[in-house]
Amino acid sequence: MTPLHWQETAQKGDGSSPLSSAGSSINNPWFALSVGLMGLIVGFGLGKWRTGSFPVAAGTPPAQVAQAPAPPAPAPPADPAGPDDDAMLGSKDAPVTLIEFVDYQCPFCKRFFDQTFAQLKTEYVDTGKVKLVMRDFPLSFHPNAQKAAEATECAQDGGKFWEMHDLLFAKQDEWASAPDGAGLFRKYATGLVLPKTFDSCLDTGKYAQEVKDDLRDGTTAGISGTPGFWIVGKDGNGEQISGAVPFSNFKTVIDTLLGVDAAAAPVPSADARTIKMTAELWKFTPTVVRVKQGEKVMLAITGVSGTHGLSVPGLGINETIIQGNTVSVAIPTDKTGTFDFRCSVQCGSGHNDMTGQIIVEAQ
Ligand SMILES: [Cu+2]
Repeated sequence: MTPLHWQETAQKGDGSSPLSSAGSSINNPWFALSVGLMGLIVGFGLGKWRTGSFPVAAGTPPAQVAQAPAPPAPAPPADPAGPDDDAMLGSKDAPVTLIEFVDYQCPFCKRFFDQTFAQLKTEYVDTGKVKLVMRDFPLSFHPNAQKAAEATECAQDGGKFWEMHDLLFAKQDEWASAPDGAGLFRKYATGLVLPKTFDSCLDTGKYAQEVKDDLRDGTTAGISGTPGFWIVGKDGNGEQISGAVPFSNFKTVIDTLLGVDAAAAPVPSADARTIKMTAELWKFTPTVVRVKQGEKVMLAITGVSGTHGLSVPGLGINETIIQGNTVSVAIPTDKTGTFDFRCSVQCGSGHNDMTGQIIVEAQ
């Protein structure tokens, strides 16, 4: 089985991940189902499963039944590539699937689109290595996000999903706080020469439930803010990424799932000090981490509740922390200074409050 990021903790000798042995089954109902089913059957079956009518297969791990004090770590969402379901970019046969849970009103989803999307498309989607699947995650405090999501689905009926997707981000400033978002979406549809049926599609809420289904599946899969991503390999193993993180973060995960030897992750040396941190709704603990210049120190971050991203821009750290897992990262201590950290999920209630500092002090 492909080694996964969240398993590295165990491989690095931390051993503290409660999922290090049972992770593959807990984390992968998709994989478990895939063993017994094949090809289109999988797509069809899981599509049904998503709608709630699929009889849960015998292979579904019993661990899915909530019984432990802590809920199981989120699993990748069910097969997203149903034939008449979510919009997809790239080859159906691509070995890796990147699922983006998007809120078109979220400025950080726009940032991902503006800064990272094109490079991902050029290097991975256009080369047949990755297929990108879009799923909706309109956040409740973004009043126009639900209708915006419906607008992209209605545009897909006219074969112009991506045109609407791009336009909504380009014009986010115009419609985000508009009192009548739907009116603007109808105007955009006219500009895209979509058929008149777009208007009735939007007004009747033809895809309102579809959008809500995506939101529900994302929540089940541990998405708590946007943009949120699952990157899933051929065997159904996957890793989550939270927030508008740099391209290099996607590259590391995708290359691992593709079996490409990525640069070796930093291995904690025996004499490294380990600082434990927790991530929960809605704080990192501790909020201030003090280390000495030149000190060998590992930060071990355990997800207690929710899914978060620890982002320390000044130190080049970006790690997704999933509930129930521990991620270890070396803290660069070559330069002194105070380095702010925050949760990389910024469109989501509370994530914005998750801030703190790593202070590297002179010896
Ligand atoms: Cu967070």
